[in-house]
Amino acid sequence: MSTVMGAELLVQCLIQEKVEFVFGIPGGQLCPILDAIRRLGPDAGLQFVMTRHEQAAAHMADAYARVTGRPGVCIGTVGPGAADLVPGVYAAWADSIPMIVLTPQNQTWKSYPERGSMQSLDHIGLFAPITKWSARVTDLRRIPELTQRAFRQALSGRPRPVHLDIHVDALVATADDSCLTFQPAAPERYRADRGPVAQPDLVERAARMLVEAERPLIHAGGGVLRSGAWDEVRELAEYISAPVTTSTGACGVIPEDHPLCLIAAGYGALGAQAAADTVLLVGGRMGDVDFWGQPPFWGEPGEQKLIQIDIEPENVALNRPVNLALIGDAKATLRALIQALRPLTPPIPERPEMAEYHATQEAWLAGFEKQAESDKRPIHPLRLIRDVRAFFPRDAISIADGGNTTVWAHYLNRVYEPRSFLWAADSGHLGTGLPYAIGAKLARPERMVYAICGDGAFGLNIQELETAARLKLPLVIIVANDRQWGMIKGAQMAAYDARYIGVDFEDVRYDQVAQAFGCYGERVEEPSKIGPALERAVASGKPAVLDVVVDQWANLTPPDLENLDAVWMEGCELPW
Ligand SMILES: Cc1ncc(C[n+]2csc(CCOP(=O)(O)OP(=O)(O)O)c2C)c(N)n1
Ligand SMILES: [Mg+2]
Repeated sequence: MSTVMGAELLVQCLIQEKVEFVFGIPGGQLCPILDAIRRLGPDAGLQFVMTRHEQAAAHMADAYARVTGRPGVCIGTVGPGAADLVPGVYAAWADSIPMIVLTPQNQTWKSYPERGSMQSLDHIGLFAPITKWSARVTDLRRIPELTQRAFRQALSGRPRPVHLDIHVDALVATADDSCLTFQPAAPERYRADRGPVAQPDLVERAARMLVEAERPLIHAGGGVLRSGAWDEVRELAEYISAPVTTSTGACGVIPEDHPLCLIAAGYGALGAQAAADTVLLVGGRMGDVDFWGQPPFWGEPGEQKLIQIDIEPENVALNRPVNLALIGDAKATLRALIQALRPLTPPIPERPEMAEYHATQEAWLAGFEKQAESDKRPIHPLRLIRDVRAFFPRDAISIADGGNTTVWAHYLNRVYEPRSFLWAADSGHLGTGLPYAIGAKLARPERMVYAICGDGAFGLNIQELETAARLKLPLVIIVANDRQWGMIKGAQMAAYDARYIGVDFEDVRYDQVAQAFGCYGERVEEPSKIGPALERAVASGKPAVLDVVVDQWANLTPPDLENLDAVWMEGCELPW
């Protein structure tokens, strides 16, 4: 029998889950938790990562989860700290990222409803639309039970952020551990580590449909990354020689230079998606960046068959009717599908239309590569992206954050490994670049990490340069400095007759800002100097910012953006 405090129970539970980092900013009410981390953390590999804004703390936890597949943990103090977490939790929510959001709450006697205490806030209500599950913890005895439940919720079914609001009286209370029904325990005592497999007869039917198809295609959404199902996607695709496309947020499921891969939303991919007679959609919803799963970017629903695998029944046929729905974990269900399919057919040789799709893709890419050759000053955004990608190794982790800068990055920043490209795809949330880079570097210190950021986006969490410098994290931030909110200014140019409002910045020296924060900084104005500047940035061993002056006119209108515009701005008026 020994005496244990509420905050210690919480930290012991985190340790059982092998949590490595809790990201956040201190506050009076969360000191008991920080103190418990200080005492129990070092021997267990758990540390508190102090950030300079709670939004960035949530983004770091998000990045950690995107890269490792394990939930990220962030914390914000009562009232303002919790409120500041919201944007980061939202971006994770939108992309189905598992996250544990912790907030301390004022004493039970003065909360829910509050009665005049400073910083009081209904955290449960605050996080309701952006968490899958949220609980108030009023009694120390429920801390292990509800923490375990939080992890179970975050990781089962469709992963998403969950939230625990723990009253400070429960955190500082003590009890004999023998009085506890639930003790901190290994995860296998309270949650399954694998998801369910779809019904065997449905798997069998799906296998037959794929074997009978003349032009099958596999389309992978973010669920494939969450479930860790990339080997299965590749094995299945190679066995039946099906092209693989991904949603723009799921790049890296299959190496982008794999013979069966067609780059997301590229013309080769769109051609293949329209021509396929049977589509296997895995872990995706066909939302707007997948052009709603509708013609002309996909086949006619009456003619093109759709098999959908998803862990979440609610996602089935969300945007397009299905011919067969399989509910199950992507990895487990694809594995079963491969097993069901092998006896039905020997490996299917390469399909002739693949060469056509590749030719279309090559022609599409050639246009970008040509522009990327530009030696002009100011630097063309594609020249920047090309030189950055060429500099870093294949397995580097890259991050895209910004408006048009992100669009250019999509064209030439090739991704070769799963979970190595981070982008707040479904929220389009600006400001993730630097915090994602920090979270990713902490999670994978052995990998090189770089973020390509619009200048506007970079400014949103610029204060985290101090965090990166303090933690001595060698990562490289490339700022495409066009002195404007380029994507919005481009929209004003096209749709509002160039009546610009609220889109121009002063010329900021982000390199000097970086130096002031203790980082390496360099301004780059010559195309030929991008590579050497990257060399110096990495050689500095510090977090580095390259402030690259790019052509602000070129950055207003990346080609092909009109396709996305048609879907985003006019989608509601289109025939479907
Ligand atoms: C947090 C947030 N606020 C506003 C927007 C709307 N928005 C989308 S793109 C964009 C411009 C981004 O500018 P910058 O990061 O400089 O990239 P650029 O387009 O100039 O390459 C804005 C403001 C957003 N997506 N996220
Ligand atoms: Mg900009």
